[in-house]
Amino acid sequence: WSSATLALVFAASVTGCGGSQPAAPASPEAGAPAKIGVVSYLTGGGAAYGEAIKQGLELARDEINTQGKVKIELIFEDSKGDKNEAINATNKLIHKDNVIGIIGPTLSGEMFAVGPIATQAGVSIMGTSTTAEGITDIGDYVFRNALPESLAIPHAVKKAQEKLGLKKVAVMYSNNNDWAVSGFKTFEQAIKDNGLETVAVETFADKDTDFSAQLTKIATLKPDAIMIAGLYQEAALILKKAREVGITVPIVGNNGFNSPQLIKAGGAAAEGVVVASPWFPGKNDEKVKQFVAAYQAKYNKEPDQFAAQAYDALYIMAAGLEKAGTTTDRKKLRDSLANVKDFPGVTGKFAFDAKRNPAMDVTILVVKDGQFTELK
Ligand code: 1QQ
Repeated sequence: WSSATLALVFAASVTGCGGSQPAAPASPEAGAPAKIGVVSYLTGGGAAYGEAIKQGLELARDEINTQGKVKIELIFEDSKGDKNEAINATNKLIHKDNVIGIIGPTLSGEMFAVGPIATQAGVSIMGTSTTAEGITDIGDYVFRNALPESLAIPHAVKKAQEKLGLKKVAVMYSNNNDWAVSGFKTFEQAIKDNGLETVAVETFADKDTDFSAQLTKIATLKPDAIMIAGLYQEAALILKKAREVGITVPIVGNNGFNSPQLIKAGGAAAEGVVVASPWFPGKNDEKVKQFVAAYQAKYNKEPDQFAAQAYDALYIMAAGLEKAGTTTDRKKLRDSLANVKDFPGVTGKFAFDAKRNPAMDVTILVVKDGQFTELK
C-alpha cells in the first residue's frame, strides 16, 4: 500500500459514509492480525486510568497472540481525557488505520462524543471504563464491559448504610464531567431509595484544586458520610481537605475512586473510603490468580480494576473475532460480539445483555491500611 493509495482509501471512506457502513477497506494478506484501535487517557491528570488500561490490554494481546487462535495488533491513540482529542483519534483509527474495532475511550464523556462516529462508520467500540448512564443507548455498535454505575452505586450506598449506620449525607460531584453528573443522579436515587437524608449538595469542576468553601460548609452540617462523584485527581485533594477541616466521617466514592492512584495521592486521608467494583485482586479464583501473577511479572505491580477490565475486554474482542472468522469485516465482528455469552473473565463470568451492557457481580471495597479490601 503506497501512501497515495491509502490517502485515496481514506478520502473514499470519509466521503462514502452517507449512511452506508463499509467494511474495513484494507484486504490484508492471509494471516495478518486483526487491527484493534485503542483510544485511551494516556497523558494528563487521569493518566493512571489509561496507563492501567494500556497495560491490561498489552498483557492480553501478548497472551492471545501466543495462544494463536486469532492474532491482534493494537494501535494506541492518546485522548488526554479530552473529547476533541478522542474524536480525532477515533477518526484516524477508523479511516486511516482501518481498524476492525475499537476499545475505549476511557471517559464516558469521551464516549458520548465518539460513540456516534463509530456507530455511523459501522465500527464496534467497546468501553472498558465508561460507567455513566446511557452509554450503549448511543448506538448499536457501542458496547461496554465496564460495570454501569446504575448497578454499582446502589450497592455501595446500601452496604455503607448497613455497615456504617448512616442517616444523613452530603454529596459532591464534578459538574463539568458527564460521567460525574450521571454518578450524582445515581447517588441521589440510591440515597432516596435507602431512606437517607441529603443535607448538602456541593459541586466542583474537573481540574479544580481548592475545595475549602464546599467542605467548610459541609463540616458545619455534620453529615454521617460524604458521597462523591469525581476522578482521582480531584477526589484525592477533596479527601485531604476534608480531613484538614475536621471531617472524619467515611467517604463513599464512585468509579473514579477505583484507581490505586487515589490512595497514593490521598494517603492517610483515603482510609475508610468505600467504593463498588467488579474487581477484587484477592479473589480466590484460579483465573484471577493467574492474571495477577502474569501482570505482576510483566509490570512489577498489582493490576487495578481498570487493568482487569481492559484485560477482559481484549479477550472478549478475541472471542468475537474468532467466532466472526474475519479480521476485516466490521459488521460480522459487531454481530458476533453482541452474542458473547458465558465468557469467563477475571472480573467474573461475563455476558452482554440485549443492550450490550455487561451482566456481572459487584464487590464493595473499603480502603484499609492503604489497600482496597473487601467490605463484608
Ligand atoms: C467514566 C468513568 C471514569 C472513572 C473512568 C476513568 O467511570 O468516565 O465512565
